Amino acid sequence: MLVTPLTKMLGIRHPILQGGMAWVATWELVVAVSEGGGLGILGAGSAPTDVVARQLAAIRAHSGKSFGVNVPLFNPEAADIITLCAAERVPVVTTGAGNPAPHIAPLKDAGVIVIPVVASAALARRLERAGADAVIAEGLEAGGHIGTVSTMALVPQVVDAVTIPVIAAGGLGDGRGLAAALALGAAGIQMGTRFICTDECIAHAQYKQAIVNANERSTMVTGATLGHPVRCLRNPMAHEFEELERRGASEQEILDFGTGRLRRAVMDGDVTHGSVMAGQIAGLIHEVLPAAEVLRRTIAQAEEILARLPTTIVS
Ligand code: TUI
Repeated sequence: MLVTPLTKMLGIRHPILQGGMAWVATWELVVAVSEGGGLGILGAGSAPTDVVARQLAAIRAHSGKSFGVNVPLFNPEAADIITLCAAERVPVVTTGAGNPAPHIAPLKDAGVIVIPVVASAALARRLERAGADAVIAEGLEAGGHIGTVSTMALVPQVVDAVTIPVIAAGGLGDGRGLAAALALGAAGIQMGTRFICTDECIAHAQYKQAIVNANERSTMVTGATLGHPVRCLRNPMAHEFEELERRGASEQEILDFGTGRLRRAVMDGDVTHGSVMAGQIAGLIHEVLPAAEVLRRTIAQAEEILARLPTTIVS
């Protein structure tokens, strides 16, 4: 058992959150992770509010365990989805890709635990003052939309900046990552890429296989010139995106090119022309497992490391 301020706050068995990934983190994965003792998080992504409502109903029909909803703040319906989460008394809301300060009070008033993703200590400090219950400090090793600081550097600086629990994310895929995050002062971790390669995740088999085939250098970052850096697996789509940026294509042209690419990879299995968002930890993932087994192995490995660290002799 790894008991931390996070397991107590969320009422979960293991200090492990599943990243609320767009298209990928649907009710099936959420239920599997929450039933396995972690916190499953639904990825609202760019979905409209009614789709999120149906996913919420499915979660509740299949599990009585706690869960979360991730709302990326660029979703045009973000405010409505947050209102829905408050009305539905969703246990936990995580936010990403922006500053959620205006949304915190209404969620707190409804009894929702609010955990924003931050990529800087400054935003973490501001959000603690605005009432956030915890923060997820996500380093640039993560997949999808990212910041500019690595997990190793970001986590201890966020830990020093706030008094609320800090959850480490980005580049974490097993018990070694969990033990390291705890050593940096985190109260738990969030894993995304690792949970894509689970039986319960609805991502296309080709998407999962592309991650299994990857090594530590298989990802690249596109969109940085537009101010929206996104990490995904290196493929013809990503190179074409990079080429558009290099020759200074207009923002509209790049937007048109990128729209629908994640869906194409996740749902159609088009890992050539779709966007295969994944973190740098992809190279560590060698097999598709049940989500509960990912949780069990991660905890067992972290416990073993933490038990032997005090007697480890470095020579
Ligand atoms: O949100 C993410 N990762 C995501 S969202 C997403 S959906 C998508 N779909 C299609 C194309 C592109 C994206 C895919 N990946 N991670 C959480 C995260 N938030 N990482 C970094 C941040 C962040 C960055 C800046 C949070 C706050 C922030 O603040 C800026 C400010 O306003 O101060």
